Amino acid sequence: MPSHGAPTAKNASILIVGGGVFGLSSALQLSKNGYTNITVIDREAVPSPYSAGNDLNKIVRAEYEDPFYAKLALNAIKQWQTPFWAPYYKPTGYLVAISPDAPQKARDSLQKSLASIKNDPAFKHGSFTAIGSAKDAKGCAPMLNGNMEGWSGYFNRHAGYARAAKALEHAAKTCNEMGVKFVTGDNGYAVELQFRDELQGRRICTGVKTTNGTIYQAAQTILCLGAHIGTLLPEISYQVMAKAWSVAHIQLSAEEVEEMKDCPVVNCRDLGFFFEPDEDTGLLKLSANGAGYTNYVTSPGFQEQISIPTPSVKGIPKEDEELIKRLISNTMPKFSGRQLVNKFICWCGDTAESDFIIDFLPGVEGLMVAGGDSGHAFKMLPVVGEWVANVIMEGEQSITRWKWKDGKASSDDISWRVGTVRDIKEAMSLNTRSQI
Ligand code: FSA
Repeated sequence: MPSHGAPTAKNASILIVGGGVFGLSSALQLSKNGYTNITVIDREAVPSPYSAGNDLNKIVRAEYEDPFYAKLALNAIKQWQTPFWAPYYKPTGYLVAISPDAPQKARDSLQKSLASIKNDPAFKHGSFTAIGSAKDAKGCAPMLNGNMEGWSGYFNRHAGYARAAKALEHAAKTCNEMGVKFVTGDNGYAVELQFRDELQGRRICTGVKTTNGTIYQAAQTILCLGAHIGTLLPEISYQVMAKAWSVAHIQLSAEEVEEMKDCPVVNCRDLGFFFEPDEDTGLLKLSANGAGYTNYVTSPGFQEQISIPTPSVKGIPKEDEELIKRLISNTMPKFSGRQLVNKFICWCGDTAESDFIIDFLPGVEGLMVAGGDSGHAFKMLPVVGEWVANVIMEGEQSITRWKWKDGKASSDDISWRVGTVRDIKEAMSLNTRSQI
């Protein structure tokens, strides 16, 4: 039975709960490393609609406030350029800016992030262009005709976006071909962890029970449930707080898609960001930047309220619609009158320092968590599995910042985000009030 300090045998049964970024990347890598008995379960078809990664596209960029993550992201970008991932990566470049209204925090974060990569040899001469005016911005993104008044920042050519859902589908299909078993639907909807207590206080996780009563037994269970992990493991809610951000789209015609083709990812840190339109559907995705929305609930058997995702929110908060509309009118005013469609909130699992958690649970054998995406994990899809496989193979997590942390840590004020965390129920109630 694997535990801390005991590497998992190659033929041991491994149960991965959750078929999103962490789950699929882990299954893929473990398979490549010779593990032969892997099962992925999910409450929905994989890639799971409950995964934040199951989205039209996600930003792929290496600049981070923290050089530790900048290095990892650079490695991930290298992987995105290999034949396996390249069809799902579009190196459009990344235009990062702040508007004149941006708080000092956003300015500092932008500078720190740029500093983390500016002198890295991975960036060829000419990778960066400073942006101090709309003219500069248009020089890097000629398809934008907005005035972007007072925007300042930079353009990074060594970045772009991933076709997120398609990349996950590719990972899932490859896992399948490599012999990973998938169980989805109610049969794969884990609702309870299973434990066995042994002599001398040893506690062993033996697998999970699903909503229809099926029990899956495994030598090693890995929870990859993203923002939803607190529903199965409430005690992780001290470390992983579910927070949501708003996503919306505008529908473009075939001609408009052509006009916007090759548009870089544009991220105005105090407004929001958007992507080149999708060639297949003509949808241009936009997202509002902010501190995120929580959903606090009382969890049975857990004393304090915890933030977990709610399926009951339809649409996005009005305040985010306004941010997105401002972003459009600043950058592409010709689409200002366009209706926002496919609006939803996307749930992430936030930690205090935006660090992932990839570790065994203290005091329990056979149970590991891989998550704490903190809203910046998708770009790491090609490399996440290596980190998880290392822990499985070595029998322990040697990277301190990714260890399980005891005690409570607040993730209310994240240095790289603007705004204040609010509860989604409160934010959505303003939508209704404004309609009265
Ligand atoms: O890693 C990235 O560049 C993605 S950040 C995108 C985002 O919407 C954040 O802006 C937000 O703060 C949250 O972390 C969800 O992801």
